[in-house]
Formats: sequence, structure tokens, C-alpha cells
Amino acid sequence: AQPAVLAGLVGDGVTPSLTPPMHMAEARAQGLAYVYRPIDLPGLGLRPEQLPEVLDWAERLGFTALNITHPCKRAVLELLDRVDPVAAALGAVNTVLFTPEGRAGFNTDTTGFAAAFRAGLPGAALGHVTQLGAGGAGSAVADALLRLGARRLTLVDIDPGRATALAAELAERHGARVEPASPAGVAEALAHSDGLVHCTPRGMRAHPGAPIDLGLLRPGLWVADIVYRPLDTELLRAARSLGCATLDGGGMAVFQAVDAFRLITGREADPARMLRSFRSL
Ligand code: SKM
Repeated sequence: AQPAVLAGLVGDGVTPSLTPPMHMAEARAQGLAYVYRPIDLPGLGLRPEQLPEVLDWAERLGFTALNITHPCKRAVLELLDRVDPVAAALGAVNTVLFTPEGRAGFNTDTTGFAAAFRAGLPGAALGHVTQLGAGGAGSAVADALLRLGARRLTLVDIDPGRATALAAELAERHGARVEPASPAGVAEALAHSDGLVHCTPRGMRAHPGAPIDLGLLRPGLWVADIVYRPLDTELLRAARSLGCATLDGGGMAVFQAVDAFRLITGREADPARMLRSFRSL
């Protein structure tokens, strides 16, 4: 018999996460013995600085892999033996495999967004994309957009320093045209954009509302949101009412798990089945 897969999600506030049940439902459907537990640092009385201990113990206790989330995605890099080049360039890891050759790190947020985009907005024009939000999730998404072939990217953030720093880093890494903008520049940027990607917390249950003046949307623009609680945001509703092609945040949430499931189990997850289980949770 194959040994059971044992995985966990390490971070702050991970107990209600849908990733563990999503992985386990997919494994069950494939007849694979798989336990995936949330490992909530504050709930265990642990500080983020104790991540090295958590990794050591997980390894000793026989964990196959860990997903790593806020606030540990950057700090985990120095605890690994090998980091996938895409994750290393991003400076963020969300998947750690414990292998006989050591610990290997990957980033399935960025590969997951790219896969969700390909599946959900096939053929979407990538001449010029405007992205709202240049934080952790925004960095992973922007990197994915440039790997997907975006020729020009405008990065909008309420923190001008953050938008400027990320734009400079991405422009250098990808040799693409990436420019920072303030929220006041959104109208101008959108007027020339093929698509809009939203990567701020606005629209989440705790931060209701729309991230921009919805009057700036127009038919022909594609709109992607990474908010997944709720899946249907004010931004997406407004975009759909104009006939815009849209991608909801379930795509990234599911495909980061599809990519992690492949790395952890060596098996291909069924994205449609994972999306159904995600929606049912
Ligand atoms: O990178 C992902 C992580 O794999 C799972 C997760 C979650 O379930 O909250 C969030 C993201 O950070």
C-alpha cells in the first residue's frame, strides 16, 4: 500500500481555510489516503519567527509537504535547500516539499493564477493590463501576467512606494514595460487597457464595496478578481452587466491548490471537481 500523504497549511488565521478540505476531497475522489491539516501559528501559541521549528518538527513528524501562507511566505525561503526559479525570482514560497534530497520550495500562487487565467479567460488580449494592488498576492499575479505575455502593465496601489518598487523589480526581471500609478491614474490607465485585474482586499466580506469607480468599466475590457469570499464581487457584477469577460477569485484559489496537489502527490487534480468542492464548502 502507498503511504498516506500528510500535509499542512502553516500561517496566521488558517483554521477556516478551504484549501485543506479541497485537497482532501480531491484525494478522496482519487482513492488516495491524504490528511491535510491547518497549522495555525497563533492558535498554537507560536510566533512567525518560530517557523524554523515548525518546519523541523513537520519534517521529523513525517509530513510530505506544507503550504505556507501569510506571514511566512518570504521568511521560509532561507529554510529551504532548493527553490524553484519562479518562486526564487518572486521571493515568495507557498509550497514546501520534504524530499529525501532536502526541502524544495515552489510558488503555486503565481502558477495558479496563470493556469486560472488560461482556463477562464482564454485568448484574452494582453497588450496592456491594469492591476490594482501591489502587495503579496499582487506580486504573484503581476509576475504571472508578465509570464503570460502581458506587454505593458500598470500597477496601481494606494502606497506609491510599493507600486514603484514592484514595477521596477518586474520591469527588470521581465524586460517588460511596467509602470506604477496612483489611484488617481486609474481612469487614464483603463482608457487604454485590454484588461483589469483586482488584487486588493476591497470586495471581501470584511471590506465591502468596489475598488474603483465602476463607471470606468467599459464593454470589451476583461476583468479578473482574486477575491473569493464572496466569489461574486461588486466589481465582477458591474463588469458582467456590461458584457465584459470575467474571471472570479475561485480560479486562483483552486488552481494554486491544483498545482500544489500535483507537487505534493505527483498526481493531477481535476480542476472542475476541485472547483465544485471549493464552491460547496
Ligand atoms: O498560497 C495559498 C495557500 O496555498 C493556501 C491559502 C489558504 O488556503 O488560505 C492561501 C494562499 O496563501
